[in-house]
Amino acid sequence: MTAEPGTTARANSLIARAEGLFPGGVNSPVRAFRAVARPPLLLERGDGPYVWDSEGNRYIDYIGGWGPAILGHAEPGVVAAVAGAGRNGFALGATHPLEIELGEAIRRAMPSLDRLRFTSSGTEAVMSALRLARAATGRDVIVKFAGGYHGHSDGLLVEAGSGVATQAIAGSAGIPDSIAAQTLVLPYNDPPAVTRAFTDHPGQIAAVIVEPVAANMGVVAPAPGFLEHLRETTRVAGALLIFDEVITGFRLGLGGAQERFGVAPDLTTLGKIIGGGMPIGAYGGRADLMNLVAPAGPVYQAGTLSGHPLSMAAGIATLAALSPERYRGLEANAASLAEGLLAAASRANREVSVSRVGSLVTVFFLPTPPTDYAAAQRSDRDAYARFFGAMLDLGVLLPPSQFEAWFVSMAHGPVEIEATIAAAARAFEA
Ligand code: KE4
Repeated sequence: MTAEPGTTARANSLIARAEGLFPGGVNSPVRAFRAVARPPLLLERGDGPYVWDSEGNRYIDYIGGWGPAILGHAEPGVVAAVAGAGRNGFALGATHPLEIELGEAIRRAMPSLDRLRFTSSGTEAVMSALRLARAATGRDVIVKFAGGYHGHSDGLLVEAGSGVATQAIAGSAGIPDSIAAQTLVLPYNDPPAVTRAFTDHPGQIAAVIVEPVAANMGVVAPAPGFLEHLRETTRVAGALLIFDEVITGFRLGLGGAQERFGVAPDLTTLGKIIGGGMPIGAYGGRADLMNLVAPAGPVYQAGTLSGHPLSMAAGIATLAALSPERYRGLEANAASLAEGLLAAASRANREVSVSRVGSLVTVFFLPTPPTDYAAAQRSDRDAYARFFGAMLDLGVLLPPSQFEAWFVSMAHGPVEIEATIAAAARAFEA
């Protein structure tokens, strides 16, 4: 990519100023590009499947705002909806009709959310759902899975303890051991480990939270029967099943993973797509559970900007543009991409595997797609970093980490898919 003259100096000064302002120069760690050993990009424009950096270089984009941009960037209908809402003011401080419109649109698509509450981020949605689960069951212990990411609330920034189904240990500085000890971390796709956790902790587990399709260890599909096992085991034990659909919600279809896999959780957390790229989160589920949330019940949760009218407007416009036929086209393109990447790698005798669920794709530098985090961690991260750099230089922006999903959008057409495969063929050769 050749930057326009003088723009590199501007980019370098912007990065220097950011580094003198924000920890690591970023407002979210993954944006520092440390996992791929490249200086961070500054992106300042997106349009459809493309983004432009501060030097004016254009890239075919597979970060997609980390999932929200399923329609592509700056989709005109979404932009107009936000602009229109903005002319009526921003946060007015009382319920806005747009909140009702988006809430009903979500419930129509995901009927298990009989009641829901909007927040301003996925992290807040997950924090709230866990507080609700603990209140509803009177129990303290939460089960999560290694490699699952559910936002940065204390109880979920933990790693597996010494043995399976033993108390977790803090995964970040600043998390008290007493908090980490309330979480169990199990291997994904391991039904016996789930059974053992409940056997070892009778009457103590409030909820199991799971990414129904894992996307934060790279894309890892649920093994057949895994989600059903979680559903049955939690039901029998009187614990709640929480699907964290912040990524999969409206990504895998209008009904998300719970529709695709036919398993209905007690609570669901959402984010990303439902806000069309504006700040948002949501949690919802059975009315008898959600009616425990203030002011209807004793579980307090609040937010100044919850249900923000501009986020609502963006979400309404985004969901209105999603249709079964557009999902079919999206999945067809994602399938072509996955097949093309695999073919390019094998032609170059590179040992990679491609994991895909719907429009979520990950190229693993492993001979076979991983089924859990321990396997994913065996991927050759240096090879991924070199691949990332080669693709970037060829005008394709991948997620700057082996453990993220590529997000294909409905704006990625055959031209972009073929260009990506051609770039990968050269990158695998390099
Ligand atoms: P936010 O608080 O970032 O809105 O959502 C947290 C969250 C919850 N659940 C799942 C399954 C998620 O993937 C996320 C956030 N996803 C990451 C990308 N894998 C956000 C990117 C970032 O942290 O900058």
